[in-house]
Amino acid sequence: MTIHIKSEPFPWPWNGDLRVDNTALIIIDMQTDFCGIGGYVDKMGYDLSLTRAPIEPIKSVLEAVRNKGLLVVHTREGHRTDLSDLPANKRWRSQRIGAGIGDPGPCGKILVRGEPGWDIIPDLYPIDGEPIIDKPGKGSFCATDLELILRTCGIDNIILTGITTDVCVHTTMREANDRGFECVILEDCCGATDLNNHLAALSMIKMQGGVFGAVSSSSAIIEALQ
Ligand code: C5J
Repeated sequence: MTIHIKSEPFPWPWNGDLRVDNTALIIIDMQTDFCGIGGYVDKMGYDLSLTRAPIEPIKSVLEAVRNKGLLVVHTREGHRTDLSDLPANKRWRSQRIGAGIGDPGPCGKILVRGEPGWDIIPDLYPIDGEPIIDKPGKGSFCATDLELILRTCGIDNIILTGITTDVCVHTTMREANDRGFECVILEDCCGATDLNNHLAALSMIKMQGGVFGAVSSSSAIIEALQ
């Protein structure tokens, strides 16, 4: 039996081989630093409503996915407490915009592991058995064991959610696509610090017949899971 989900620019996945044991939900960087008051994105002066918009849709997908028993993987962007994995140019750029990574802020040191602002928001907190990938960069495959975990679990298909659409979600989707994973992004389950960037990032995916995969929605996935 083949199953497809309503998505653009093609019904996903390409081969209809959508099973509980070959499909994972990845929730990217739903951390206070990216969507909470006093966090990194707030300090940079961006509109938090844009990065908070996906919280409720992700919650609904997460509940449906957990009920079905699919693998759920969470990621967190952050650096070691000694900042030995923080490139000097990344730190410099963040300082330029007034939210220096590693500097103290209302939620602790910005994007530093173990600090309150770095952790995943309570609404979407992982439960036992759901791997958490701590990554120093934008892509979830760079300097992490994500690929090993996905291959070990027999995953072919990846459902992508989280923030931000144009940065960490997009980078992860590109990395996954280059590794041969079949990816779909849920448009209402992600958000960016700029609405036009969010829309452009979604549009890019649909170019060239689906150059990085497909774009779908929380309702389409939930319907298919039922
Ligand atoms: C950024 C992310 N935007 N999670 N990180 O710096 O997208």
